[in-house]
Amino acid sequence: MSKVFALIKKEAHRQITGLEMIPSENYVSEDVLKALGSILTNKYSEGFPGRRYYGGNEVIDEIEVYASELANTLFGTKAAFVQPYSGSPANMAATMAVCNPGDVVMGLALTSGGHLTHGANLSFSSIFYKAVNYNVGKDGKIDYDSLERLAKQHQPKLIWAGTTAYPYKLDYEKYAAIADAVGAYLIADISHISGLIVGGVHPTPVNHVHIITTTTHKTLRGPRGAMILVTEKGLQKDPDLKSKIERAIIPGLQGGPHNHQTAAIAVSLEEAFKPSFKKYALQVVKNAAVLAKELGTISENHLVLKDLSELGFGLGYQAQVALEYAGITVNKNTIPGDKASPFYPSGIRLGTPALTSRGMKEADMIKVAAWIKRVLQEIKGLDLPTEQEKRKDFIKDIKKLLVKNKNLQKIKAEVEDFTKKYPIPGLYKHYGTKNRL
Ligand code: DSN
Repeated sequence: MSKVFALIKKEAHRQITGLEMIPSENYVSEDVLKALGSILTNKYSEGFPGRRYYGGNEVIDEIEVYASELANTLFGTKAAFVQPYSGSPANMAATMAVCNPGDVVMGLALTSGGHLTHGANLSFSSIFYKAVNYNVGKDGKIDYDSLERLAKQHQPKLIWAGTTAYPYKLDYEKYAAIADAVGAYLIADISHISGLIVGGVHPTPVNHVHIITTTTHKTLRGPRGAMILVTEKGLQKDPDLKSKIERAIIPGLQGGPHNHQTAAIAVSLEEAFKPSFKKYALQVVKNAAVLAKELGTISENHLVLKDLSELGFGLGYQAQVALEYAGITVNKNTIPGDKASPFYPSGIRLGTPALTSRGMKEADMIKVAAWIKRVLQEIKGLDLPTEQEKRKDFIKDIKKLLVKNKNLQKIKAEVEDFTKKYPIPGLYKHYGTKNRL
């Protein structure tokens, strides 16, 4: 057996026996896995349906057209591009379609829960464009008044309405009023919440924005990939928008599309039409609300941002490591106004999409929160040193210290036992066994 398959089996074991709580991750269905692992990966097909550079694309054309039609019907859009390899290339293509290098783009700051591609330092979005960031206010919610002031001052060509670590609903009407007043393109990056929008538990941006981008592998529960969608409002603002986006994707940024990925996206979109997907999306939100309440905070979507400052200074990394040793995967995250460090921040980001795909409900979230709270007791006193020069050694020692912690090992055993009741969609069947790997 190839070493690779042995490692995949090892990873499957990790996924089965732990609690996956990174809010941007999920478990895909058996059918999505099948399409993703299909012979469609063998084919080159640069270009778009009916206009390819290579022959032999009759079937690939049908698959891509079908995927685009499903996306348009599901999101109520007028054009759908399913070729972007993932979220960042999709956002780069969308930016290239509507901006020239040097134009002003505005996006939510990374430290306020925005995304790298929305104008963060070191990203293409601030290297090739003039990036202006807006922020959340003291209440942790987007400060639309300050966004409006900044937009009037900087006259952006593009405003991003999108988040990666934001537990509240977005107000697309407010965004649209601001973008329209300054004549900017408005793009909703709904990567985190696309499944919630389809499920009717988050407002849709479709009538307020010109373009929508989304990854397909988060709450939408498809394969890794992304889509760029053009709205009716987008075509009214710019009748050439479709061809501008096409040109940005290829030849602007990409070569041959990943046809196996396109097919798997289509399968996941088919699944998102089912009534069971609406139930899933509702449960994701209900679970996050309970989890947040148990952890002493609030969530209006799928995601919980937990500030650990009440336990000590700069504890995000320590919490991530301790939770990992207890079988619970989350990520360290900055919190609004973080006083620690972007590398060793004061919070953690966690979410319910993957656990909900395993069938967990509100009562389970209470149990999960109890484990998390027990784990967090174990990092009390492990504050990040305030002196910069002491941080490197401190961080190196954290893993050594926590890996020996008996309480974390005990919680891991309890978590592992708990997970036995909740199979992972796709995994058991895909590996040809009903037994645990
Ligand atoms: N990496 C994604 C997330 O975790 O939110 C964003 O690109």
